[in-house]
Amino acid sequence: MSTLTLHEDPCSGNCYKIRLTAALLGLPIERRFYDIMKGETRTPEFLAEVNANGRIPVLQIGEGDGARFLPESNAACWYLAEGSALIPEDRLAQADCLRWMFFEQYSHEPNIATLRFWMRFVGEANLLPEQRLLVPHKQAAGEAALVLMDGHLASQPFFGGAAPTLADIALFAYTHVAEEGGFALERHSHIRAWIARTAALPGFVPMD
Ligand SMILES: N[C@@H](CCC(=O)N[C@@H](CS)C(=O)NCC(=O)O)C(=O)O
Repeated sequence: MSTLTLHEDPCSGNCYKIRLTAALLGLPIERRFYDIMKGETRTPEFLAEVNANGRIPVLQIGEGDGARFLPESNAACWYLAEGSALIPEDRLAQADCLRWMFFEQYSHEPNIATLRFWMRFVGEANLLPEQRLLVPHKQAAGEAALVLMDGHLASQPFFGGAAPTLADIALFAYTHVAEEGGFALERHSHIRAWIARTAALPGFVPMD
């Protein structure tokens, strides 16, 4: 595989997903750091050269004139894991893996990751009035996502069944730090057991 470079901010769970996928697969990956709190992904250079959408993570494949830039965490994880055991071969199992990755982006990350960002990095006292208004909805929607996950994990060790897949990596990134956003994981014993199982996988690396 060509040289891999992750454009990232270490505080981001979306970036961590890609680093964790690479680590579990034994793929070396270089890291290039940005501070999103300082707007470093919104500079004209970043928008022109790395991601016109102004966000990290971006997986850079190759170097120099031939370099390709792939934004969106779950797309980048898929690129790395194609052909590995982290993506099931069976057609329905593969679509089910995508189901959980879409769930993560629509029902989980916008609530749990956003509240973590607001509470831990922005600070509750500094929230804009329109953000403050959204907090109760995000708390309820994030908790609903955790309840759904806990119910699913009651009967199987990983989201796709007996073995870990990208669905677990996508959901692990912000679930294991959900308490930083004010969510109580003590209520979700199956999630806690799954977090411990995922953290024990060979090659696992923790979030910075
Ligand atoms: N759906 C995208 C979300 C990317 C995203 O929201 N990135 C945040 C950090 S986690 C960011 O770059 N924020 C800085 C900004 O918007 O200026 C993904 O999964 O990669």
